[in-house]
Amino acid sequence: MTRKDRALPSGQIEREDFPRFGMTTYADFVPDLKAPYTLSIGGVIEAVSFTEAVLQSLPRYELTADFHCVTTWSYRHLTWGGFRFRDFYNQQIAPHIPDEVTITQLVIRGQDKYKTSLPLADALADEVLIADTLNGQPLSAKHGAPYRFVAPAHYGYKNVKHLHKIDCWPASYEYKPAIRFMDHPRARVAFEERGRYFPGWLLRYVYRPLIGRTVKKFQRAEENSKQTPTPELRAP
Ligand SMILES: Nc1nc2c(c(=O)[nH]1)N[C@H]1C(S)=C(S)[C@@H](COP(=O)(O)O)O[C@H]1N2
Ligand SMILES: [Mo]
Repeated sequence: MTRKDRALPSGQIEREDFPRFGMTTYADFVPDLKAPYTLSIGGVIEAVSFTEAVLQSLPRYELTADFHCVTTWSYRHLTWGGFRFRDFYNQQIAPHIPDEVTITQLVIRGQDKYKTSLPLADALADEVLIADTLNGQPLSAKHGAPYRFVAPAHYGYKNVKHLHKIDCWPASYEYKPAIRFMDHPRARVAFEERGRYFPGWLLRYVYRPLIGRTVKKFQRAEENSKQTPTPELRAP
């Protein structure tokens, strides 16, 4: 049986390409890949920043999975490489959690100010990575360089590009998403948890018409960013 024979999850339609995509508010963001990378943690625990060397000291893993955007497009068979979030959590975050505190939720933030939340239990799953490669190549800016939070059982919007900071919170913390109905706390693809308040099947029809123009907007932003000379390249 080839991968094409496997049915896609409910409501998903296969795309032939893997477009740059997301909240159009962030379409113009370009990561600074020359700056030294740091991954910060915070929330209810003390703020700490980790260098890239800390991440790179963790055991490496690869996984192959399909990618499912909540707007109903899927791109099949991506191979991500990087580090298990669980290893990072157990080795680097856990020592900063006071004994009397129980962390149950994370707020995951991108360098572009994008953010979303995820229950800690979901983030500790085997297949959740802090990825720095895609299909054997260094992760591109287009798909989330320098590091991306990858959680394949969850819709694309839980897979934060340009990973910047992870806030750790107890159950008493109430996360406030930017647009509430669009951000399901778990967003599991297998259960079609596309958003809050409305059933997943209904949101298919809300989101589908937005795919074309979102892809175009992200494409245009990427083209424009390439045409803009960086200051050091400009003639004096
Ligand atoms: N930092 C950041 N991460 C993000 C987004 C974003 O706008 N900014 N959009 C999310 C959404 S809705 C999707 S579908 C995927 C798109 O990933 P891609 O550009 O690699 O296809 O990124 C997710 N992660
Ligand atoms: Mo998405």
